[in-house]
Amino acid sequence: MNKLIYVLNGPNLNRLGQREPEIYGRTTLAEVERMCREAGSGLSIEFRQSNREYELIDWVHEAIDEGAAGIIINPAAFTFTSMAIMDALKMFPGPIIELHISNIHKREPIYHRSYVSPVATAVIAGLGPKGYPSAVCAMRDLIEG
Ligand code: CA2
Repeated sequence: MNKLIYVLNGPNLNRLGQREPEIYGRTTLAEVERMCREAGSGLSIEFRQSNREYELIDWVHEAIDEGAAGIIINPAAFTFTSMAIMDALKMFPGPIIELHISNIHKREPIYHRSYVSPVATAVIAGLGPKGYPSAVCAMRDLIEG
């Protein structure tokens, strides 16, 4: 059976490709999903986006209950605010990749302190939308050895 991974996206990322293209590029989230599915052939991918913190938390719980092999998460602004997402991720037994389209460390100091990084297996930031398929390939290595 195909291994299951979750790719979770936080607030405002449904608008990807529509604003600040100099930072985030012109690729839409639907295109990002296609890139993930291409890179993840042979994996089952649950690709989700929400503007609601509780929904992201519920999806982490769902990933645990479904026995998912890994989680890739771009928590967007919740990266810098959400102890609740951090606590949910702490309960996940498999690898977690925190992903950011932009290099958050090159930006203003408010973007430097992530609540997610301390519970992540790896962090990818600054590769643009192509960071997503890279994360899927990296996740495949992590879960398939
Ligand atoms: O670089 C990333 O992927 C971010 O996680 C994106 C977040 C931002 O708060 C993080 O600092 C870095 C969300 C950006 C706002 O959403 C946008 C949606 C569409 C186009 C541009 C921005």
